Amino acid sequence: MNQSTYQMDEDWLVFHPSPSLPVFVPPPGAVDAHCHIFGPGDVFPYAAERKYTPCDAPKEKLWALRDYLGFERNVIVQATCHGTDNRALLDALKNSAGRARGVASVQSTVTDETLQSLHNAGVRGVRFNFVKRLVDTLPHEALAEIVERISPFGWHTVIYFESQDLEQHYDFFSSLTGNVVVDHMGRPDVSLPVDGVEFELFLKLLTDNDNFYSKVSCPERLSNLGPPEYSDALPFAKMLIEAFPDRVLWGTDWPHPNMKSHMPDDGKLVDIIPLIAPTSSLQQKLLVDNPMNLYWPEEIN
Ligand code: 0GY
Repeated sequence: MNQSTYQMDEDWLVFHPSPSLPVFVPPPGAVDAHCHIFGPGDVFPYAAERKYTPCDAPKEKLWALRDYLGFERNVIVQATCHGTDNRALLDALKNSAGRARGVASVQSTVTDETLQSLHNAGVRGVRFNFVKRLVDTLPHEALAEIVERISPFGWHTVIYFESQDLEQHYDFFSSLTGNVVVDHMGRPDVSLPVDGVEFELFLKLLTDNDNFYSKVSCPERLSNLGPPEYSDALPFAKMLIEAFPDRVLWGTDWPHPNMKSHMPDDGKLVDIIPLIAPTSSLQQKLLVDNPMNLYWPEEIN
C-alpha cells in the first residue's frame, strides 16, 4: 500500500524538526514514559475507525530523539490512529534492543495467545481512552473484562480522560484492580485554581487509590499561556510530584498528536522537568525509579 493512501490531515502539525538541546541533563537510566509511534502508514496502515490521520512518526525518529534528549528508554503508548492493531508498536518494541516497553490497545475478545505474544514483545499495560474526540469508548463492563484478562500477566491499565468526565467515571476508575496510570494529570482545566474543586477530585482519586499513578506530562496541551514556559500548567504537575513522589511519571508525548496551536520544542519540554521536580531525589523517582517499577521491575535489585 502506498503512503499517499494516508494523506495526513490538512491541519496536522508535524513534530519539531530540530529540537533544542536541553540544558537539564536527565539522570542515568531516564525513561520517557509517554510517546507514540505512527506507522509508517505504508507498512502499518492506520485504523479504519481512526478519528485523525497523522504524519508518519517511525521508530527510528523516536530512538534518535531519545538519545538526543538524554534518555535511555521509552514507553510507547498505542495511539488511537492505530486502533487495536498493535503491529507498529510491536515492531518498535522488537527493534528497541530492550530499551522500550509498550502499552497496547486490545478488544475484550483478545485471545490469551495474543496477550502472551504482546507480553513477550514487551507490552506491560493496556490503554483505555475516554476522550470522545479520539474514540468510541467501550462500556465499563467490557473494560472490566479486559482488566481481568490482563491480570495474570501483571499488566497495568492506562486511562486517558478529560477532567470534566472524571466524576462520571470516578467509581469505575476506583474499582479497577492492579496499577492504574492516568495520562496527562487527568487533563485539568489549568485556568482553574490548582487548589480548586476540579483538581481536588483528581487529587482525591490518587489519595483514595494508592494503586494510581499520574503522568505529569503535556503542559503544551493544557496551557493557555503557551510556550516555552507553559507556566499556567506547571503548578498542577508540581503539586502532584510533591504529594505523590513515588507515583508520578514523565513523558514527552512525542510526536504530539492533535496539537493545533503550535508544535512544542521537545528540548524545551525537558527543561521544564527541574521546574516541576526541583530536587535530584524527585527527578530520580520521576524519571527512573517509578517508570522502572512499572515497566522493568525485573531489573530492579
Ligand atoms: C496523547 C494525546 C492525544 C492523542 C492520543 O492515542 C491518541 O490518539 O493519545 C490527544 O489527542 O490528546 O496522549 O497523545
